[in-house]
Formats: sequence, structure tokens, C-alpha cells
Amino acid sequence: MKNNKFTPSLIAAGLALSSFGALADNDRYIIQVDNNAKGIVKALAKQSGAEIHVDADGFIAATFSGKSLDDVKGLLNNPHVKLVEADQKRVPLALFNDDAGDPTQTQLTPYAVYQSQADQVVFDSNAGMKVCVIDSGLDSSNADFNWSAITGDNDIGTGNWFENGGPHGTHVAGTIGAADNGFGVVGMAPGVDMHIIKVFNASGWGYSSDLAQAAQLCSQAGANIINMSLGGGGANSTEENAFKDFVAAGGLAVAAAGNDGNSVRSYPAGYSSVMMIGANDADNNIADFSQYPSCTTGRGKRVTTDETICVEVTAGGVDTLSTYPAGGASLSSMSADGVGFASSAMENTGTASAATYFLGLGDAVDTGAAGKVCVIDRGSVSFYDKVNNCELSGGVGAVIVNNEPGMLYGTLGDTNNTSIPAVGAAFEDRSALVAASTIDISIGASDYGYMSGTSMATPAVAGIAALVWSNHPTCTGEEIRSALKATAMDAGAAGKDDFFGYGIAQAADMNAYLTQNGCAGGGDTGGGDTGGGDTGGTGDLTLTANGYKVKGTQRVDLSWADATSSNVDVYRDGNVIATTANDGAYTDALNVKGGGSYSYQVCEAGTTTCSASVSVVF
Ligand SMILES: [Ca+2]
Ligand SMILES: [Ca+2]
Repeated sequence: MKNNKFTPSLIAAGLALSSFGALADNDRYIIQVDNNAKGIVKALAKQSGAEIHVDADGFIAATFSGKSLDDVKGLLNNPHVKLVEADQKRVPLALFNDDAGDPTQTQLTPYAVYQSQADQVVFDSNAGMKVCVIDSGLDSSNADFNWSAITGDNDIGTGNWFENGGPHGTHVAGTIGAADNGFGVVGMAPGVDMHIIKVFNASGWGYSSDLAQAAQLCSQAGANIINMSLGGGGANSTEENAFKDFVAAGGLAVAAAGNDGNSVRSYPAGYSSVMMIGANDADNNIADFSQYPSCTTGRGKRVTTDETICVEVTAGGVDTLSTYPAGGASLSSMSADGVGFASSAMENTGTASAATYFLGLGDAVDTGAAGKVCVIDRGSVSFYDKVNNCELSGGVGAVIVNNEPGMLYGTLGDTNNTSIPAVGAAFEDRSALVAASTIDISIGASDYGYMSGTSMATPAVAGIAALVWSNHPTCTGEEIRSALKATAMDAGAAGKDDFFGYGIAQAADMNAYLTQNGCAGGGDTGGGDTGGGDTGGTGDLTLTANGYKVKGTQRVDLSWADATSSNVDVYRDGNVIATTANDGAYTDALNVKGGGSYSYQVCEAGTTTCSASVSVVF
């Protein structure tokens, strides 16, 4: 029984980090010059009131305060000037990005909302959807919730549900249902009814019996969905039965795959009744921490495949922006020579505004940094050592620049005893930051911050389910689960795989699929499913699939068009099941009864020229 503990899936890196780069108006320009006449041009620019920031081979960059590009071209009408152009601000870009800005002033949409199309579906608050959040409580100090729609249960061991036992539960709840109210962030199902059950606190431990009881309390509260951003090793029949009962009554239960980056199966996610959720990043890549248990069990002739015991879908869960207990997170801002740059708060609230000093790797004390903001490269020594060496040198603030593309997120560790504000910066901004004359950095307490984990992906899927389900309220939880899988966007290895399951959850595609096919998805009554499949394929080869049953056994008729080779390969769930004549039709007779969900593709034989994946749900 000792294995039946579960823990909140807290990932330390990225905890309480923010990066809200202030975007200054840009009146900064690049001037291309002949090197031998650069002095003349610099003098001309200074005469015109410019502040020069970069003096490089063949060009300079300078701010002409309040002047337009045409103004500057006029001022620098000189034969040594080859070109004047706007100095564009460069920020690290992913496929999907959080809105930029200050969440106390404006509402920021987290990247995962865009990635999963949740911004394309309107939540129907009259449908009565309710999400039960079993976590560390939801702190009532955060104003970004529809508090009149939130209830909870107290637990003697963990205290009031509306007081946080760590920020985890508040962050999770924000991803599900932060209100659409003009500030802060917005959840997947904004303002959705929630029931909060607090089963762990700062000490971080709960037991499977707590979870089994919590499932019953969720049911009593009338919840449609249970969100469990938690997990641990070891199955437990009491716990399993509690979720089985919840799902049998029409509910949907989702849980985190786990954050150890291995193939271990976590529970409750590993129970068949519970949908296992993995995490992807803003570039549609799997998170390196996201666990990927196999869908098969047994050995030899007893091997069986069961897609309900492995990852079924994923959603964004890397550097997820959401709600914190008020003041519980850190927000940073940075500007260099008056131009805003993205930053992440590392440690120590406060402000620093001073001339810059490049401290190299920051591996030694250097009194040249006295009174200045240290710009430090990542590498060689710890972040703490870098900031400490800056402070011991008399530095008043520290900027640590990443040594690989993207923003540097980090902390100074548990034994930090520095006091100067320290921020991370993106590698893409390194040259500008190193060249800058002055840097201003500021770190303040915030109600919003970042966390990473399958704990963050799980509430994204719970929220997407609530969002779409609110538009199809007659569906059962199992039907919603099937629709999530049938419409997920394939990612990673082609077809269903252990890391992504069916892929990244897609709210708008799922909504359209249920509108077109009904709750049952068309599979279990002999109807066809030709809609809602993902669009991972390329080329002109088109495929439709029609699922039906013969004497209770699943069959799928495939028909395709516009293949050009004499034979085609037929794929089911990423594996070739047949190489057959290119006659436009094939029937897959599965020796399977009951429910199931399959993804089909047809490819020109021996090639990767394939149709899009088409899903069939029984
Ligand atoms: Ca909001
Ligand atoms: Ca895949």
C-alpha cells in the first residue's frame, strides 16, 4: 500500500516565473555606412540628437527620439550613408505565443488557448457544465474568477478549499476557467462552474483513499468533469472503482501522465476510466518531461493493446501562464537603452537602473561591475554563483542571457542569499543587451505566473472538454472523450504514438465534429465517420472511412481517390495493416467488439506520400 501516495506534479523549473516584456515605441534605426566614414555619420547623428547604441562593422544603430523613418532619412542625407531602416525588435517566437502585456492592465490569452483552438469556440455558461478540481485549493485572493460559480469541500487534513496549499491548484483552476473579464488571463472555458476539493497542501502528500472520496464528492456536487493534475505509482481498486462509477454515470475524468519523462504508467491516469493527458510545448513538440507509458500489457501471446491506459491526447503544458494566489508569482520587465526586451523573473524583487557591465560568464568577482547592471552569459557556473559574483562586485542588478535560442527561465535555488534583482533574457537579444549602455530591470509581485508540467496540460484538456461539451450538453463523458481523440491534431511521429496519443486537443475541430456526427460520432450505429479527422497529411490523396459492425464486430470501409501508384499501403494507428491494389477501396475487418477508436491513413506504396489521417470511433 505504500505506493499509493500521490503528489502534485510540480515541476520546479518555471515555477513562479514571468516574462512580460514591455514593448516600447520604437524610434530606433539602423544606418548602414562605409566604415571609413563612420565617424562622420556618427557625428551627424549626434548633432541630430540621436543616441547611438550599436557601433558595428558596416552599420550603427541609434535612437532618434520621436522621429519617423523619413525624418531620419532627411537628417542623414549624406553620401556615406548607404541605407536607413527601422531597427526591428526581435523576440523569441514560437508557433504559438502568449499575448504580450501587463496582466493587471489587459487580459492575456495563453498560447495553449490558441494552439487548441479554444478561442474559436464560445462557451455556453447556461449549459451547466461543472469541473471538479482535485488539487491544492483555489486561493480566493485571485480576482480573475467567476467566484459566484465556484464551490468547494473542506477536508479536515488540508484546511479550507479557498485558501491555497501552494500555488498549484490556483494555477490549474485558472487554466480551466479564469474569467473573460478584461484583465489577467482567460481560461479554456471562461467562468465555468467549478467545485474545488483540496486534497493536498504545502507538504504535498495525499493518499488514494482521499482521491476515491474526492471522486464521490465531485459526483455529489454535480460535476461533469474531474480534473486531477496529480499522480503516483501503484493501482488501487478502491480508487479505480470510484472513477469507474463517475464515468459510468456519464462523467469524464482526466489526469496527468506525470513529469518524469519516462515510460512509467501513473495513476489515476492509468486507469481505463480516466483519460491520460500528456504535455506539449508552444511549438507542437512533446515536453521532455511528459511520461509515455506503452498502450500494451502482458507478454508473448498474451500481449493486449488498450488505448485507455496510455496517453490519449496532449495540450500545452510548458511555461503555461495562469493564475497564482495574489502576489504569489513574480513579474519582471526590462528595457535596454529605453527599448523593451522580454525577460523572465529569476529572483529578488526590486528595481535596478544603471549603466551596463558585461561580466562574461560571471564566474569571478570583477569590481568593474560596481554600481552597474551585470550582463552575464549562461554557462560554466550556476545562476546563483553568477548573480552572487555580480552582487559581490558591487553590481546592482543582473541579466543572465541564454546560451541557446529562446528565453532563459530559472531560479537561484533554495539557498539563495543574494538581494539584487536578477532576470533571464533570450539568446536572440544577446548582442543588443551586451551592446546596450544602460539597462532598467524590475521585478515585482504578481497574481500571474508560469508553471510547466503535465499538471498544466491536464486542466487545458478538462477546460476544452467543458467548452465543447457546453455546446453539446446531451453527450456523455465517454462520447466527449472519443471526440477529443477523433479530432486531435497529429503531432510527433505520424499517427497515434505513445507520447502524444492521438495528438494535441483541438476545440473547434471537436465542436464541428460533434455538430456533424452527433454525440456518438456516427460509429456505433452503423453510420460513417468521415468528418473531424485531423489534417496531418499532405498531397492530393484523399481518404474517407466508414465504421460499422457485423454481428457486433467492428469493420471499417476505407475508400480513397487520387493515388497514382499501382499499390497503396493502408495504415491503422501508424502501422501498415495491408499493401493492396490501388482500386480505391479496402475493408478492415477488426476482430473486436465494443468501443474503440482508430486512425487510418493510405499512402502510395513504400512512400510517405499519404492521405490525411481519418479517425473512426466505435
Ligand atoms: Ca481574465
Ligand atoms: Ca503522433
